[in-house]
Amino acid sequence: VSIEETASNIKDMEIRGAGKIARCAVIALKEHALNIDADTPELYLKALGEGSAELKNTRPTAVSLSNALSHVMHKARGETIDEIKDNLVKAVDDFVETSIGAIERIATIGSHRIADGDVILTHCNSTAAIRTIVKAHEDGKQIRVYATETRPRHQGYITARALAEKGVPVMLIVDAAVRFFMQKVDIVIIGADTVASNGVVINKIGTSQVALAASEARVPVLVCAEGYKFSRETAMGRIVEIEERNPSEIVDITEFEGLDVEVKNPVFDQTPPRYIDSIVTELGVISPFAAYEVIRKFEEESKDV
Ligand code: RI2
Repeated sequence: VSIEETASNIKDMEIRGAGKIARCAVIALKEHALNIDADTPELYLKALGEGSAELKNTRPTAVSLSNALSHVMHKARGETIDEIKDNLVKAVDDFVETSIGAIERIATIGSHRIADGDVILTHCNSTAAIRTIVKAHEDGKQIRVYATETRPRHQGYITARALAEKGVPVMLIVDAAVRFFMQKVDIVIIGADTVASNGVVINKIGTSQVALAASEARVPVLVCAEGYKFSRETAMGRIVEIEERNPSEIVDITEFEGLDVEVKNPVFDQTPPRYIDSIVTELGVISPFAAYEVIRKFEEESKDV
């Protein structure tokens, strides 16, 4: 698939989920790398950089996308075009393998936090969260899951289907019913698009309300997030941009024609660390307040290139 096609699929959310976006983007960059027609290594790198920028500009919030692209671009070095190409291809293959391995590791670690008989609540559709829940089920724990519908794109349907297909009983609820059901929930398990250096978790709109309701009901909130979802930029003072998508995702805007009604569609929100019990990463379970240490660890590793 070309850069243009992948970029457009990410923008349209044909390809979605912070981890999958990152993997599909670097795979598209690899295909691009194999097809660039350039005379010098400088021109080759320039074309590679342009492809990376086009992919990066598709969606602003999930840092996994820019982290993955920066990581593989950083490794794309060499004296000759072939050398740069080989290094990029290897970096992409490694990234894809490592990121899938990270999900498995998170599932193994996170599933230890799920007890037999637990009722779980999840929001939106996170591969890392779902894999963790399914792992607990595979380990023989009798669990049930409340899956929020997740307006406006209804990613909760994908979650409900994915869990039910694995044999996990699911109760699909509207987003507004979260507080109504929270008394019956033992643990909230969700994913993340970005974890900031101060422990704030940026995830699908509504996550902070879920966390607030959980906090009120003394229900722990577990966030499943791979290391490359932690944002180094936030440690340098950068604020995470919250994507606002087209209002037509929510309602047919002709509905209010001639009236002073504005439809707002922010698609992520920020959950403060005090509402999060733990973050499960491939390195282990951490307090959200330890987010900066994860950033430092990955920073050290990237220096070893
Ligand atoms: P995984 C998704 O964003 C959801 O917010 C989900 O919680 C998060 O990415 C992480 O998903 P979107 O792409 O990487 O649906 O765990 O806007 O699959």
